[in-house]
Amino acid sequence: MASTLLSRQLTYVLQQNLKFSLPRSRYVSQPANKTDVDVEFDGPLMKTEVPGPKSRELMKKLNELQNQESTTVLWIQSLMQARPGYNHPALVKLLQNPQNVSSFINRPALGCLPPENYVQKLSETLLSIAPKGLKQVQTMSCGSCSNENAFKAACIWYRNKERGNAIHTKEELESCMINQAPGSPDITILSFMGGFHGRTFGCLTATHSKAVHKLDIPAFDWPTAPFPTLKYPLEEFVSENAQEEARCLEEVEDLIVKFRKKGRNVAAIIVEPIQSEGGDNHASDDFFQKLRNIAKKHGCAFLCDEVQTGGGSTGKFWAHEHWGLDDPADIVTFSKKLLSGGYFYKDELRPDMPYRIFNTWLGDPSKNLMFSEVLNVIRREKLLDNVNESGKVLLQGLKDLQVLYPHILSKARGKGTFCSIDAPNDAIRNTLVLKMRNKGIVLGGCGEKSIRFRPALIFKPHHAHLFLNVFSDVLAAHK
Ligand code: PSZ
Repeated sequence: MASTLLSRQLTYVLQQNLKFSLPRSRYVSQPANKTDVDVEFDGPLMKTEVPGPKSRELMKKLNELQNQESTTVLWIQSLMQARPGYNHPALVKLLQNPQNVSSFINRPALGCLPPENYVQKLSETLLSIAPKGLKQVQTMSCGSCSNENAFKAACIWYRNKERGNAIHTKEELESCMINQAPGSPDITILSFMGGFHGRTFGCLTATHSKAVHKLDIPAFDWPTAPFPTLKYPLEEFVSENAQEEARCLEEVEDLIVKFRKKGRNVAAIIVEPIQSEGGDNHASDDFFQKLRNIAKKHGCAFLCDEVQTGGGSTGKFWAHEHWGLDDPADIVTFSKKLLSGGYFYKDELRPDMPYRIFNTWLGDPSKNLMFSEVLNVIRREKLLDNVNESGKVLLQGLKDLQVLYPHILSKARGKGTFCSIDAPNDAIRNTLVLKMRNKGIVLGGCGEKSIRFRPALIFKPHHAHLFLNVFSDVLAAHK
């Protein structure tokens, strides 16, 4: 208690000496004024710590049926994490419309029996937000499934290129059945240390964020390049960071050449615009432009994994739009905020035969229907502008808190509301996340010691202040 008081006093003294301190503020942030009265609340109201007794009981029962030790809480009440916010009235209305009922009851296998309105629905939804230069779309269910099939599309494209688009030989058709070359070719996919692309068997080779994901699972021997370890704030370390990026790009090219010499050509490079699970690691637009050019120079497909960054939270619908590429990525994968998964791709990467990229559901039109309404909300409520505005408040607030608590916080960084900050170690990070949860705010951890912010697109500047005030209290009380 005494130390809490002391740190509060210290905070106060510090604040008086800092020019950015705002009038009427608890610490660094403004009072959180309400704006949207119909669906607004004053802030989280917590009756127990989290998980509470009811959640604990339910978690115990669930854990008897399957390993559920990853569960943090059973969602009895809505929290602010879903994209246009939980229970958005527009989505409730969509579900209550009798005309939509059959989309939810009758799930078609899209590869064989797509619904009559599917072309129209795809045009209104996914194709309306297709990244520049990509006119084809393949729907899937989850992020891993999207990456798995993107890898396959890239391999099919690469081998067709190698054989000069000639027809597959009998030898190829026979050898693939026993997992041997030439039918199962020894081509590879280059990924980055710290990257996360999913936990399924193929994706896992390209995932390098935590050992627990990979332990005991066989992996392909594919090239892994270092991802730049940059210094923050990025604008203060431009030349030092550029050197680090150049080192990594050189390594990418070396690996491509080394693998080619071994007869193991790199068919594709996969990268996240911000390494998310790996710790919210950023790189410059210049890095990604050069990486794209390296892929092109060596004939590799350039795959951009926007499963986590796509959907608006970086302030643009696609995070890779920030790079200003002349030649677009060859494939862009998505899931999460787009409700179901899939990937956009260039015409050249279209498979040459049916059933080469295929599964039972290939996505879900009911998710697509909901996504059409999510897009309407994003457009109508100008949520990308909102993300940019709130992101500025959030990042500035984090930077201010970092000045006040330099022994606890460092490396405040982000684009839009896709922000993060580092704690000194994982124990302190986890304690802060836990304390915030008990105050009703769900944060996440990523990388070794980062706290990440992934608010819904409706997160407004006053929510950012609300959050910053609570975070500030937790930091002040942290011993
Ligand atoms: O622990 C996990 O399995 C987690 S926690 C967050 C994710 C997975 N993100 C999923 C993800 C991603 O962030 C990127 C960049 N690529 C692929 C994936 C895989 O998506 P899902 O989980 O839908 O298969």
